[in-house]
Formats: sequence, structure tokens, C-alpha cells
Amino acid sequence: MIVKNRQIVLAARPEGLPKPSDFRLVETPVPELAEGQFLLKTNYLSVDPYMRGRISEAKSYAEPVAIGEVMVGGTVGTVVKSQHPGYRPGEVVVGYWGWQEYAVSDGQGIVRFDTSLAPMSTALGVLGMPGMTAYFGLLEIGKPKAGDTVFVSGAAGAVGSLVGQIAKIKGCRVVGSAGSQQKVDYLTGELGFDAAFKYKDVKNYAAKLQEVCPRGIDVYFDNVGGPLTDAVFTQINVGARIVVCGQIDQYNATRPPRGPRLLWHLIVKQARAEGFLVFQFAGRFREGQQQVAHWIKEGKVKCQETVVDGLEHAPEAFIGLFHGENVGKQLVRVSA
Ligand code: NAP
Ligand code: FER
Repeated sequence: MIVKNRQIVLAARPEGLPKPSDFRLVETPVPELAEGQFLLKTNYLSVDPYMRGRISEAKSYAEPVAIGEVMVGGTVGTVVKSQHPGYRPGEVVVGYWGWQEYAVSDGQGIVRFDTSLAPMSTALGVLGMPGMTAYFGLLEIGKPKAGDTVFVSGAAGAVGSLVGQIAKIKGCRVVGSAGSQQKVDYLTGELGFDAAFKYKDVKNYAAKLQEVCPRGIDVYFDNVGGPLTDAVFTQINVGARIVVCGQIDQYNATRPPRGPRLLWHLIVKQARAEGFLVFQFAGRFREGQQQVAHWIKEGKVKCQETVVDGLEHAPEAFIGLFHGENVGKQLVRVSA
């Protein structure tokens, strides 16, 4: 006889940068379990940049979250009660039941998480969606070769920090950009980046890139877009690969950006810019997870997380992504 659920619902469609009042905490009773259902208790929920798109009007790869609906998002939790033959209390599972303390499931969209690989929080980070984005985006779209210069923007975040570490494992020279000196020191100190810079201090991005990537850029893993990305086009080598992963610089824009026309650089450098969605590699996630888990065990990959406590703080944690408040993967711990 469990009790009440706490949920965060979308209260309003944000204009520009989301605000706490665009979200609302509600209490609802947890429904009784029917045959074939089980009850999940959320341990961690994920906040991610893509959610900005899901709460705007525009239909994208999925329907937008409706006003009054529970916020979407990746979750990891524990089965606490079951009327389902396939799930027992105590099992740790990953899914997309969103920003709430409890959820009733029939198993759809639920995947077991093997806690012998790594702690359960990594199911939303290095071993989850952002981790697979870094792994397949870099290796399959970026195709780095030993000796290449790989430049990663948003380098201290969930995706970027893993991209840089994998590029190092592959024998590349790795350079990153991030929003604070603390992050820059973390990249070059803890993560073994060859160079990094604080983009917020830079006036001339092209000159800065020339300084930190004197042999040009072979692979650009783009998490941010905007003027920094514009400058990268001027610094690419023949045969370069631009991995278009994210454009967070644009996610809160209220009108379409107007930038320089840059495709000329792809012609003269016989280069490729390719967008991708992590889900196109869904059939290979097991392989990616096993490999990244192996690197963690070997000490070659570090999985930094920024954790805030309490479901009620999920909106601030989400908004914090746009202010660079996170190092590594931003998580909300909903229950221990
Ligand atoms: P994250 O990097 O952990 O968090 C977002 C970071 O973006 C912040 O920490 C902040 O760091 C930086 N940022 C915010 N506003 C910025 C701006 N205007 N210019 C430059 N940097 C800014 O997030 P993530 O989950 O790893 O995602 C990284 C990117 O990958 C996002 O663009 C996301 O949409 C994309 N993504 C794509 C896919 C796909 O399938 N294509 C999948 C997952 C993620 P600073 O302190 O450095 O500013
Ligand atoms: C993301 C940014 C964009 C992401 C997905 C998208 C899963 C997809 C956008 C679209 O289909 O329009 O970070 O992560």
C-alpha cells in the first residue's frame, strides 16, 4: 500500500531560457498494480540538453511534452513491488519514466542494468545515452586515427568528457573547450587532454584554435554550435570529419541564427560534416556499454558526475545545464 507519488510536470512552454516556474511539483496517488505490472522507485533521473527541444512546441523526433504532463527523461531505479513474472523486487532497471518518484510499468521500454559493470548512476551517464553518444559519434562518425588532432567543444560535459578520453585511448592529440578555468584544469589535469581553453574568455576563436591546434583539426566533435563552430570550419585539415552532435548554443534561441556561409571549407578541404542521433546505434548499445565498462575497470575512463539531491531540484539542475553548472554528467538523486 504505497502512498503518494511526487511528480514534476511541465507548467508552461518556456520562452528562451527555461525558468523554474515552467515546471510544477504535483502529488498524485500511486495506482494499484494490475496483473503483469510492477512498481518502480526512482533512484536517479537524468537532465539533458535535448529536453529543451521536447518542451518546445515544435515537433521533432518525438511529440512534445504536453502542458501538465510529467517531464520526460531517462531514469534508473529499483523494482519495489511486482505482479509481473519477469521482474522481482530489488532488480535495478533503466527506462524513461521521467521526473517522478514512482512509476508503474508493464516492462515496455525497461532494460535491466547490470550493476556488476559499474554503479547504477552510470546507466544514465557513461554507460547510458550520453556515453553511447560519445562512443558511437566519435568512433563511427568521427573515425579518428592515431595522430589525428581531435577538437571537442563542450568538453567537460557528459558527452564531451568521454569523447576526449576515448580519443586519447585511440592515440589522438586531444583539445577541448569549456566554460570555466576549473573545467579547463580538469580536462588537462584529470582527463589527460593535451590542451584546453575557456571559450568565454576568447575574442578571436580562429586565432585561439590555431594556437592550440597548430597542425589543424582532423576531427571536430561539436556539442555546442554557434560562433566557435564557425571558427572551426576555417581550421580543418584535408579530409576532416565534423561530427555534429549538439548545438546547445542555439537551444534557447528565440529566432533563427544567421551565421557565415561555411560550406566552402568542406569543398576545399574535401571534408565531411555529418549529424547523427545516438538512437541510430541502438542495436549496438551492448557492445558500446561493454567496451566503456571495460575501460572504466582498466582505469582508462573516469566517469565524473554532478549530483543534486531531491526531485524538487530537477528543474534547477536542468536549467543549470545552460549555465554550465555541471562537470561531467548532471544527475538528480531522487532516492538513495
Ligand atoms: P553536458 O555537456 O553535460 O551539459 C551541457 C554543457 O553545455 C554545460 O555544462 C555547458 O558547459 C555547455 N553550454 C551551455 N550553454 C552553452 C553555450 N551557449 N555555448 C557553449 N557551451 C554551452 O550535456 P551533454 O548531455 O553531454 O550534451 C552535450 C551536447 O550533446 C548537447 O548539445 C546535446 O544536445 C548533444 N547530444 C546529442 C545527442 C545526439 O544523439 N546527437 C545525444 C546526446 C547529447 P560550459 O561550462 O562548457 O559552457
Ligand atoms: C540531443 C539533441 C537533439 C538529443 C537528441 C536530439 C538524445 C534530437 C533532435 C531531433 O530529433 O530533432 O541532445 O539527445
